Amino acid sequence: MSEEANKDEEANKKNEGKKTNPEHLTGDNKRAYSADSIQALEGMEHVRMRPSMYIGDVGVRGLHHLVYEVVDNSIDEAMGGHCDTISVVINEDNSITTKDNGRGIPVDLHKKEGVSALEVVMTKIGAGGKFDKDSYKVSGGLHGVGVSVVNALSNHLRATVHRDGKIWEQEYERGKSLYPVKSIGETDYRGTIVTFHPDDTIFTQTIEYSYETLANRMRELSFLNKGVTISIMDKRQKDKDSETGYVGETFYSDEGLKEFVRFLDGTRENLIQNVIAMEGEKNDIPVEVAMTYNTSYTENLHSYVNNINTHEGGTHLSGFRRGLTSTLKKYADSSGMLDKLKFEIQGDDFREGLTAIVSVKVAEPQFEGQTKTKLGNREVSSAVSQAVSEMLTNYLEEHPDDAKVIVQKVILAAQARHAATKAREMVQRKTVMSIGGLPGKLSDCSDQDPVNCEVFLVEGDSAGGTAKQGRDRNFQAILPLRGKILNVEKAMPHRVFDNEEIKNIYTALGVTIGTEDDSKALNIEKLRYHKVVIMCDADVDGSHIETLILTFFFRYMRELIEGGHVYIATPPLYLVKKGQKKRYAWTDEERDAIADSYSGGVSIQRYKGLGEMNAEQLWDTTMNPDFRTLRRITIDNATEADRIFSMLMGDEVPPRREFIEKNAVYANIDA
Ligand code: 0RA
Repeated sequence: MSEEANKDEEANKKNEGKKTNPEHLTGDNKRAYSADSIQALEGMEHVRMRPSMYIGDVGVRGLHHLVYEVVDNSIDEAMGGHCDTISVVINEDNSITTKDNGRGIPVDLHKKEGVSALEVVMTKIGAGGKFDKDSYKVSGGLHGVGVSVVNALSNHLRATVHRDGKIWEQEYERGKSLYPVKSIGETDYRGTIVTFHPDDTIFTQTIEYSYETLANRMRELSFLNKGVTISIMDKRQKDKDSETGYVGETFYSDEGLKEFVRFLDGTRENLIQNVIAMEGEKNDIPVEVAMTYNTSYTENLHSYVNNINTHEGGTHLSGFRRGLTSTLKKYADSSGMLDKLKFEIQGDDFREGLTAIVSVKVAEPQFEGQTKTKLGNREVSSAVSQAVSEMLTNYLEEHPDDAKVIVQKVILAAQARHAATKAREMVQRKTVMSIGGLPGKLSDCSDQDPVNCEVFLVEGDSAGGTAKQGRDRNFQAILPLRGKILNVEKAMPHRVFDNEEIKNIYTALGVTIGTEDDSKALNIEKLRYHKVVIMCDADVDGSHIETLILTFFFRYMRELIEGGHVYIATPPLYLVKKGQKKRYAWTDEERDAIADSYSGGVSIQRYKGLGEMNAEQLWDTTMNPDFRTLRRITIDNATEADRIFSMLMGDEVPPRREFIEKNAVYANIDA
């Protein structure tokens, strides 16, 4: 927390009890109002000048971040027990309205600033607005920068507060208040309503909100904050069947993380029927944990600090792992089930098929790591580890049948790992050799600096050949992959490391696997290409192969995706020709528009695969950095991504069909 925020806390304490109606500000107060608002504006101007410093970026992510920022404040009210209902509406013009039944932002005079506290909260950077000690404010992450940041980055914002029987309102443009806070009526309601429209001179890429992205976050928040009703509605999309007439959902979770785990494992087969859960406080740190085992081979661990997904893990996650390993090990040892085992069980053997969520609340979290999503606070580790040990010890004692099944699974995992060690060592040995160690199928580039280099993973040998001719061999390498690569979602890890195509990917990329305490940990320090581009046909088969490769990256090389190294190439779908004139089209609409602009008599070629393009065409449309479009793969929401991959690549067919029907970009093309 900054010093300035502390000063505000002091000022507010002195101010307690003295409720001054901001409408009555006169004389000196008015002067103070203008003087201080200039200072406030400097901070606000800084936000507009360097928005990324406050919200990460000004792309799609930053745009959505604005909503999370406001909703976080409402969640804070809920965590303090002051609020149980939050709603988010995407309006037709992509403005957002959030509403909560919390205490309402205070509107009385803020002594130090000489204006209404509401105006301070909305226009002063770092004021944060929360003056009470017991709220978990986030200091290092991207959340918790304050609603004033949202205000600064909106071309219009209206704050409406229902408090003490009155309705108060103030509007702003680009963070500047248009008038002092005024009372506009009476009310029995209590709470805060904020409507903001993101400034399109800041968010130049797009101001279009994604319903799915926001809905996923609201669902996540409802699991993380049980008992709070969170609804979302999209006024841009009508839905005859819904009560409101618009697309929308209401999320409410009675059991919190327990339900979250069940939701995550919805498309997997349970190993044990129960979700093991605990909730409590250890050394003043609130800890919540829920876990279960399924029959898959993947570890599915998610962690949160103050409702923020800590993608890079940290002390709470290592505490969980430690607690889990020691408790299960102790139980397995005393049960005698390990007697015949000739080798040691390792940490990750205990986590195959594990789905778990760890959520902690930390008063002053230290965030570290590349994306500032790794918790650094040392004291949290033992708090979580103790909590997990207690919870699990009790559970295993009370459920001996489950305990047996879990230990059996662990033993199987250990045996499979043992068997895989050889395969993995082969991969390792190959990567160590720099010459001759590279896969024979790889056509490498000449530049040695990974930052400049790209590798195209190309479906099929023939397209691989075209790409090899078409590329710029200075910085572009080609690795052809034979047909469908292994579905890693269904394969045991040692099969994965045994697979030819996958071994080629490891060696070509120069990444290695396995450290002391985690045999699957990835080392990407020696990554040979900073862009890894998946290039597949633009048809159903191609998109399936794309998904298989992405599943592999997601499960086995997630750091590569998180580092922003994984891309998808977008080959065109059509070539529209008339005489000498020709243009490529990536969508049906583009194709029609080009055909129209050529005013009839055109020939249209539909590219069914990369193989139908010659080397020059492939370079022009898909590989030349000056013209191509690469889609970078990001993981906005790891829990959602996990569910989607387990569903797409897992055993259950109905949910997969539903998803594919909803998202079938290619369906009508091939029909
Ligand atoms: C400052 C102080 C208090 C509450 C809030 C801000 C607050 C902010 C937002 C933003 C959206 N909804 C919100 N609800 C509350 C404490 C209020 C008190 O002490 O009465």
